Amino acid sequence: LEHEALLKVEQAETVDELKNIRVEYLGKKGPITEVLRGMGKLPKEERPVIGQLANEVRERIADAIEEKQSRLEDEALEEQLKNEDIDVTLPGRPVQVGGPHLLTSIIEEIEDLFIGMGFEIKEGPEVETDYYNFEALNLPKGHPARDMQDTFYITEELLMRTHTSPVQARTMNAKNGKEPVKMICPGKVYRRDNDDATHSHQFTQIEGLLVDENVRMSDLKGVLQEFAAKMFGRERRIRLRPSFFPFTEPSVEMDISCKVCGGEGCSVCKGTGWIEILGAGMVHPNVLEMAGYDSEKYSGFAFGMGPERIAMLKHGIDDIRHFYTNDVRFLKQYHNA
Ligand code: FA5
Repeated sequence: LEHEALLKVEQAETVDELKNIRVEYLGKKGPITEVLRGMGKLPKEERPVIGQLANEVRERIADAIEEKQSRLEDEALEEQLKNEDIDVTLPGRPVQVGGPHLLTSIIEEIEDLFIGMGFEIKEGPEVETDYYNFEALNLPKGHPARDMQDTFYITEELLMRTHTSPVQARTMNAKNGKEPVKMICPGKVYRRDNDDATHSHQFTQIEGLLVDENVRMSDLKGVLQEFAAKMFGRERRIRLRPSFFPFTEPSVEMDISCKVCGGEGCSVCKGTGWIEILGAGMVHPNVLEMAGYDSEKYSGFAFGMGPERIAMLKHGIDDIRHFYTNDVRFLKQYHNA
């Protein structure tokens, strides 16, 4: 019996098999228990001999099982360690650290600049009503100048704002036509423009509006000149061209000399040496009146600029689409810009 049990232990390959052997030989219904249970029927003098023998056999089998079990467990551990081999000498993988998008940095830089001149920051909705995007800006329904901004309409009355100018009207309305306004408003705008090197169907603008008593064109020019000098350095040239916007009169556009070609003419400035970065003008009396301001008492100037164009000019970037394709190799170059 002992021999048979030890052989089985020797051949066992798993801990489960050992468990079965233990039950079979040493369990309550096993042969050894049976022998010990039957002791009462034996003659008195044989009892100690048989008892001792049975106990010894039981111990030897139990020892063998235990020894085999710990050997199997060691082997299993060994196997596991081999599979989970960790090379602690391998150099660690570098952690990828993100940074602000160039466009975000530029917008924050422009905000700081205007905060420094006493402007406050405002925001408005990207899904806008026809009223604020057009009508309140002196662009009634059917006005031909609406074609200047090809619009994504959602319903007849709702649209994706085509510029940040509706925030002018919203801000003035909120002041009930009484207090002065001095704000800028950054945000996303949408147009059905065909994408090319300087046009995107979704881009950003920063609107500016100053309304007070005795605001003059020269105030506008001074603020824009200061902005351009701080943003691009005093060596870059600016020019104001007469222009038209229904919500300003008179209206101008401001150009900056192109950095990519140094004013020689290239694909970015379309050979002109200049890039237009903003539209501006004196707030039209109709716009002031619609927002509840007395246009005899109050006057104001407004401007709307394109931060993408400004970033392109500042860093010599040759295609606006770089901002939106988000190639990390492009973005990384400007993490400390
Ligand atoms: C306007 O949107 C006027 N609301 C600006 C304004 C505000 C005028 C206040 C007067 C008073 P315009 O359509 O020209 O104007 O756009 C203003 C600027 O946005 C442009 O100078 C240019 O820098 C930028 N921009 C216009 N269209 C695009 C486009 N498709 N992609 C990228 N930037 C653009």
